[in-house]
Amino acid sequence: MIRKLVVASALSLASLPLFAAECAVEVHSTDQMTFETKSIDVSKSCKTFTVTLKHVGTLAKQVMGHNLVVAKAADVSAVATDGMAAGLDKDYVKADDARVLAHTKIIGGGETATTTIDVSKLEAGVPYQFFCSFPGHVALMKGDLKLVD
Ligand SMILES: [Cu+2]
Repeated sequence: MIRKLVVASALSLASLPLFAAECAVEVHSTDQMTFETKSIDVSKSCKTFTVTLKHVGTLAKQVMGHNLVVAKAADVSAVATDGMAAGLDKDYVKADDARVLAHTKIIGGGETATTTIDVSKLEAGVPYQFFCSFPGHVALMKGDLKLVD
């Protein structure tokens, strides 16, 4: 009986390349001003890629709010600065910022938010980052995002 189960799981492993790539990821953010995910690989076989941000802490969004913003690594610092000026009402993202490929709203402890990346807008070989634009958080809350095969 046990042997049959092992054979069955080996077969399903062998057929893995037939499965579609995972076109979604869940990222946890904390009261310690961190993302628990350090990097995200987006398969170019995905049309869209969904990021779900979960705040696993308990602090309110006015105190320890987090969002998840995606931009080219080269743009992150300027996008964060403009976002800070936009304020909490605008989720710390400048309105219609063309440098922003996707962003969630700002959430507090226990909340969840989702955003979707249009994968056709990502270029291979270009370094992207995901980060939190809540004032002062970008230094600690930042990770790499790239397009992969
Ligand atoms: Cu944050």
